[in-house]
Amino acid sequence: MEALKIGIVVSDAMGCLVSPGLSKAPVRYKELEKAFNLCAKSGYDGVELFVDKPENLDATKILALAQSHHLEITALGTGPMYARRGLSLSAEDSSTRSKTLSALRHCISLAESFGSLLTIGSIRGKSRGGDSRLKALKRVGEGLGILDEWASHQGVKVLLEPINRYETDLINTADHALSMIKNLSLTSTGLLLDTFHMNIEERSISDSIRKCKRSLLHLHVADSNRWPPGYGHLDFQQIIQTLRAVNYEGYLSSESLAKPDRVTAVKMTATYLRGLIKKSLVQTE
Ligand code: LER
Ligand code: MN
Repeated sequence: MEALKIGIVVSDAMGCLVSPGLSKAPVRYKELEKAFNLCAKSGYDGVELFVDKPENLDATKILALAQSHHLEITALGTGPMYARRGLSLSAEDSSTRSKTLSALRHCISLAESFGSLLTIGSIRGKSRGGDSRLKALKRVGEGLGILDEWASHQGVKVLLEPINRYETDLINTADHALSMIKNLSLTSTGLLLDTFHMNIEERSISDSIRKCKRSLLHLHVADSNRWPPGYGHLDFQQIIQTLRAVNYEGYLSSESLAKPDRVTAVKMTATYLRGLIKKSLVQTE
């Protein structure tokens, strides 16, 4: 059996690990190159790019840069489009929703060029609570339906990520995300689970992974405190065993805080995950 692949989020947003300044215009390709270099040297197989202005990015240049470092571009993260530009699938005003969809359409084209996945995490936004929640959920569902259709024409897979209740009131659990995918009959949308959110919302991380195995296309890893894996109290050995048991073929993509500092986090995450993956291979031989 193949070893599980490891990746890391490359972003200057959200305090994530490496800082290429992807969102800045002009894009700081020199910094991106440095980030890719650090990821490649640390032993990652792929990078997940967080973007807030997909329109600014030169796909050919970024792909060439990744390939020259033997890195796959695993996924495009869209959270910064919400955090920095206020784009949201659940926005009450229709002009924000159409801006959001048009930015996500750019992301689908980028994802097609990169051969990557497209994440829908915090860009779904949040509601004002009470009655507004169901209406907001309906708007998210409509957006997901449109994206799913666009993505299917371009051969791209969209990822719906359950996010814990302290960050949004829309789609907190794996069960809810699975039922959205089923009820909306989405065919090009799968699941992105994130160990940090799962630790808060799921009864058992391993049981949820087993339950979602057919739809699970990508995994964000961070420890219980959002520090890199190994710095909190999650049992990553067990998580890896479960992923192997369900024949998971996607990435473990680290989306952690830059703690104790950026470079240590990048290096330690790779060393720690590789060690656990190796151990799991020995245990099942
Ligand atoms: C935020 O907590 C997160 O997990 C991101 O992947 C969502 O965009
Ligand atoms: Mn995540």
